[in-house]
Amino acid sequence: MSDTDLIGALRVLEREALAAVSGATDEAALETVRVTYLGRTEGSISKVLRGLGALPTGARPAVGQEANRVKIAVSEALKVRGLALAPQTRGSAEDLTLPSRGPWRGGLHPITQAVDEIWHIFRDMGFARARGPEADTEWYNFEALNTPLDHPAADEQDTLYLVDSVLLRSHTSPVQVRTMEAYEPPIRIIAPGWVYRRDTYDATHTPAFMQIEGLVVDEGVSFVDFKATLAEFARRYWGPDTRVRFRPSFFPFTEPSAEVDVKRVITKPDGTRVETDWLEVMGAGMVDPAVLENVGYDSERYTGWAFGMGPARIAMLKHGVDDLRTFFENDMRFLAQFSS
Ligand code: 2NL
Repeated sequence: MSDTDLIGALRVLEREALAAVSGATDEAALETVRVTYLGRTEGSISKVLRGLGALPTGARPAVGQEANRVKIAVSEALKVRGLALAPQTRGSAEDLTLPSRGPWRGGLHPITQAVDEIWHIFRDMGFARARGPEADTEWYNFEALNTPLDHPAADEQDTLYLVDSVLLRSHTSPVQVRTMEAYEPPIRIIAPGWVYRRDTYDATHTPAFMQIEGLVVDEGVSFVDFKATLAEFARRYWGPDTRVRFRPSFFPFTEPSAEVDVKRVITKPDGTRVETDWLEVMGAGMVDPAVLENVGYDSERYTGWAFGMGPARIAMLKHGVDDLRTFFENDMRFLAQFSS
């Protein structure tokens, strides 16, 4: 073949190849086109390039130049078509149409939220908030509360002693004892705060935890006031259809004593209403007359009732959290779920 015939044949190949590239509708078809024209051994353009050596020396430059131009033109067309047929990935890492995240405003810890909600319900029923020291004496933590020091609760196994008879309070009851010492009845107080016990850190225990206790003392305070006020609290906190059950129990500082259970009504996403199991939410009872006498009250004249509950347990039940430790590990991805 003469050099001009060869150049003409190359241009025909170029037109065919470019038409085949535009006609390819997926990446596999495009690859077939590439192999047909530019494949290393069988590609028709490659064959022309390989045949250059057999041409007379004078014809080589012109044919070689044209063959190279065609090869580049077809390669470029393959590249452009390849991009158009490639699976669509996102145009850029940032989607500028998304709303901004907004500033992180912080929020109250879920246990703090529970403490506030519980305390506010009692505040609305006429209770005041009381505070006291976290380090206190055996008298205020145990003996004034009708708990002798040889009682298992006072054991060094369970209580964190600081020096001699000074300890970290194991419940907030010493706050109520100090309040009763300082004021005459009527007493209606809520005492929330940190308390400390020698517990192993696990899914249901932390050595430091929040407690909320309540205390009412006055003339004529009865078991009816006790049950009605706690039932009213339960309906305000868990909803008006909540059922409340008092089970006999024992605490050294109350007689009679009770565990309080609630049965909640939950509305499922499909609108149906179901009752939960009975859930234990607090311990409570009528204040033992010995406790009233220990603070100098006349137990013939005054009666009272008291309760204690753990807001962490209340928060676990409310949010469906099954491991207490997640509340204390401060993983913001967990905690941020509880603030709006
Ligand atoms: C529980 C039980 C309770 C009290 C705490 C109390 C305080 C005084 C007098 C009488 Cl000053 N009682 N507090 C009474 C009953 C139960 O807590 O299970 N807490 C998590």
